[in-house]
Amino acid sequence: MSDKVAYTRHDNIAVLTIKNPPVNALSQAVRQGLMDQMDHAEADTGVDAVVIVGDGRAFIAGADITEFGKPPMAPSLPDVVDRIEASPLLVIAAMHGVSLGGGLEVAMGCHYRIAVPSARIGLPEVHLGLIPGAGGTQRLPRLIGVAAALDVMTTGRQVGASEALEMGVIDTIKDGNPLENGLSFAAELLEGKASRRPVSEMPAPEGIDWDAAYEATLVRGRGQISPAQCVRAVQASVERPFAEGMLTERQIFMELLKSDQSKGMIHAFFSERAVGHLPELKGVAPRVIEHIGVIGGGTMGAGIATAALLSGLRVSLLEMTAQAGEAAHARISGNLSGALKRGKITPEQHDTILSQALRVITDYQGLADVDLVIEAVFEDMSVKKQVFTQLDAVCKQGAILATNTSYLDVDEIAAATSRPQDVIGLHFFSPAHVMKLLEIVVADKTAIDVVATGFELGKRLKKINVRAGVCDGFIGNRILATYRSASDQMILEGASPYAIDAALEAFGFAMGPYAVADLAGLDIGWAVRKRKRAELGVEGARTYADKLCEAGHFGQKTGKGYYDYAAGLKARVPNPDVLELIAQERSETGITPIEFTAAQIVRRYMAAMVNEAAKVVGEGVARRPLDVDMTLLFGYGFPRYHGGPLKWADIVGLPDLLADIEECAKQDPAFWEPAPLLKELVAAGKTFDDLNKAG
Ligand code: 3H9
Repeated sequence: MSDKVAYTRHDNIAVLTIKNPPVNALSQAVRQGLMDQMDHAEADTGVDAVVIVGDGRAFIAGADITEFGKPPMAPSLPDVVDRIEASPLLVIAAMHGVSLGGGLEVAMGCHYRIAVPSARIGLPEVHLGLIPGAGGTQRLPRLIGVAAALDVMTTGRQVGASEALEMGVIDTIKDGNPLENGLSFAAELLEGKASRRPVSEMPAPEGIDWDAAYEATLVRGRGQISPAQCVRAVQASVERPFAEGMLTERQIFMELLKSDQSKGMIHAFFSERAVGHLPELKGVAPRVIEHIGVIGGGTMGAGIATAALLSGLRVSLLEMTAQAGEAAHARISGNLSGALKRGKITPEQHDTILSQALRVITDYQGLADVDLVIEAVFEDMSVKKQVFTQLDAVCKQGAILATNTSYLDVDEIAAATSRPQDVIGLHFFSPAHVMKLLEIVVADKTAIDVVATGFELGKRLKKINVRAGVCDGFIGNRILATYRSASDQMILEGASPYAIDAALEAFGFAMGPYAVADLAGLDIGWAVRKRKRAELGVEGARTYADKLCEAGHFGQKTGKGYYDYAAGLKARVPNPDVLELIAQERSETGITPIEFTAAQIVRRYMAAMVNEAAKVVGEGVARRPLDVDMTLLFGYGFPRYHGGPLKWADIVGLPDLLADIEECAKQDPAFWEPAPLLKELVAAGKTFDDLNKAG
């Protein structure tokens, strides 16, 4: 008998305790254990009720996601839930921690539900590209009505115990030990002669305008299909008898399980967790960090300081003048007010942070006792070197000196100090208190415990931490530079920026690259191009993008860029000057424009992204393909349901992608040189994911 579900007897009540750490996922052994122990309870003379409880930190976090994609193993979860519900005994779920997905479905198979106040419930299957598949779409609407059930399912959000009680998902809340609560609730119910209450036998709820709900959910999902499929499954709960509704749910669930979107999202789920686990850091103790210094109080520095303050660190922020210091203080204050408004901190925490944890200084000496300092000053090597020389002079021994550079050589910065082993790159994304990605850039001489500290700090700041090696732009910006160039090239060949934006937005990006450029400010790229041309001594070579900037159009901040924002930021309309400037450049360079379909645009853009990503992995700048995937997902708006560029590449097939790249290389062999790693994988018949699995 499975040891994953323990059986104990407390007078006339049997207790089934699920023991499958860390989160009691419903593996085959747990499902079998529940079946067997229900049999046991029913055969045990004198038992009148069963309490199901989770051992450890949760009731049940859902189906075992590691089993998805493998051959199904009996008993199936829907059968387990039906078995529990059909029991002649009174069955009670005693919930604590999370009851998610299949976990909530098991609880809904029970006749009554009690939870501790901190318990949370939810049906997060949409985040895996799925719908609930063990009766959730049929039972939840019967319990709480269609609108509330759809809200829970299509958002996948976690609902706290008091809201769950209000909705009617649970029957009662009680503080204390979940098992004891379950036992006393069961005793009460037995004493009151409460009868079994199978949710499947409850009347079907009122219907809604299903097609309208389906369409609205599809639009909200921005290309993701599973939330809209929840609507169809719930529709069946209203329009069909329970058993038939279950068949509809099963059919949709199984179809989605085979879909590319669920493959992408399941990859994202596991990669999000794997990305911060580096084998080399096992057993390495991080340094203690309680007080950090931040140099520079602009948007980036203030964002980093805010993130640190919100995670309970003390921050000393260095600015050059008192006036700049005041501006930095105001920025951080503004960020903290936002956190207060969103309920992330209490008014007391807000006040304590500002009065005690934050210190704005104007003298390097003030950084003498910090444990770690992050500079967020102007992106210029000589400025960075000066900063690091000064830090080297004032910071205590053992302090970590971090640069937030987004592309400069961290080895060179480290060499400006007498302690390169303590230097590391911590590349935040703006706004740093909001964006989830942190690239941890490991230089040649960075000590291993400094790397471990970078990861520990990132975890404390609730970031997705990706290890990157030193190169121009690290993982993210290096890949970005390549796919943006490929995109600009497509414009010269005949695609319009608007067609490119539309194609990529349909692919799932929240904004296409030219809408993003307008948002970030076109002057940034202009400055870089001017600097690079000056370095090469080719100042005269101006592009349509330069001419747009010369006319004073920097994007949203000037009201015009690729788009015209006269009617508001959301009502963006193409700026006709842009097409004219592009046409001019094409004719000056003798290009006859060709047509691009949306599919061709996506294919070319993605081929450039994947090829550069493969180089980044092949060169060891990223350790594993999943590191690239998480970088693009959390820092560059890559659609989660494709899993990341390299997961997407695996799904569409590497041989075809390589063929596309080789075709492009006929026109521009230097830019499109196929990544050696991609060629190797194709030759060996392997995928990027095989490399992830190899560790
Ligand atoms: C479902 O239920 C389908 C059904 O409707 C129908 C079926 C027929 N399976 O996140 P953490 C692992 S779909 C396997 O770091 P936290 C996780 O990988 C499922 N493993 O901790 C990690 O492993 P490692 C619906 C799982 O405290 C470890 O547990 N349910 C599962 O930050 C700790 O996790 C969900 O989608 C699982 N279900 O967060 C819930 N869950 O240490 C998914 C976790 O090796 N899970 N693991 O990296 C979560 O949202 C969070 O993990 C949870 C804990 C909130 C539970």
